[in-house]
Amino acid sequence: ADRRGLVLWFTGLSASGKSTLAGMLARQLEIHDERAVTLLDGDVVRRFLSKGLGFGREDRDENIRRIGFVASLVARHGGIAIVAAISPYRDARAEARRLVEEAGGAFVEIHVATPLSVCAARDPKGLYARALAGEIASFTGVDDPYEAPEHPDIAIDTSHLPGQAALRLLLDKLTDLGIL
Ligand code: GGZ
Repeated sequence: ADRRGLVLWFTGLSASGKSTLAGMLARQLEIHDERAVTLLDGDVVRRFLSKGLGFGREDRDENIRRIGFVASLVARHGGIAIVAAISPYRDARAEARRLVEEAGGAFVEIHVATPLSVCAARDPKGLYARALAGEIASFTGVDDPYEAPEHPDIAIDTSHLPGQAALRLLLDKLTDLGIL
């Protein structure tokens, strides 16, 4: 596997398991990879880097542009950036890939492809219920688009996988691709 900068970009619906998987992967790599690991989780990013941005297309694109830029800096310096953001728009994800690759990093798109029905049934924060009740507008998958990756480097459906099994599967896929 090569040791240059690396961006592991998790995209998927709310409650698909992105943050959980990204966090587990970050802890794993902090122990087993010599490169510094930076976790960029949508939730945290929106409290700091993207404070004040909303969920219209322009603001989502701006959010993803900022995350992509930070990830490209991490990659430029030979680190690993792990991103977990819905990142619903194909063009914005492609732009992030471009930035990272221009910085000399490898970009791995990981689609957390848990079906909407499963995400909505999980509903850990009650957001789907509120969106379906019309209390939140423009909620991804309910009344806002999610453009699924057509050719993700990795796709993983966490519906029937407990956390550890999902991490195991992901690590195997990353190893198969020669990324780790
Ligand atoms: C989607 C929303 C929305 C709307 C609030 N649509 O499951 P969560 O709660 O913790 O993660 C979601 C998070 C989405 O932020 P991202 O930065 O990942 O989105 S994007 O990549 O599109 O910029 C969800 C919560 O914010 N949330 N309102 N309308 N998710």
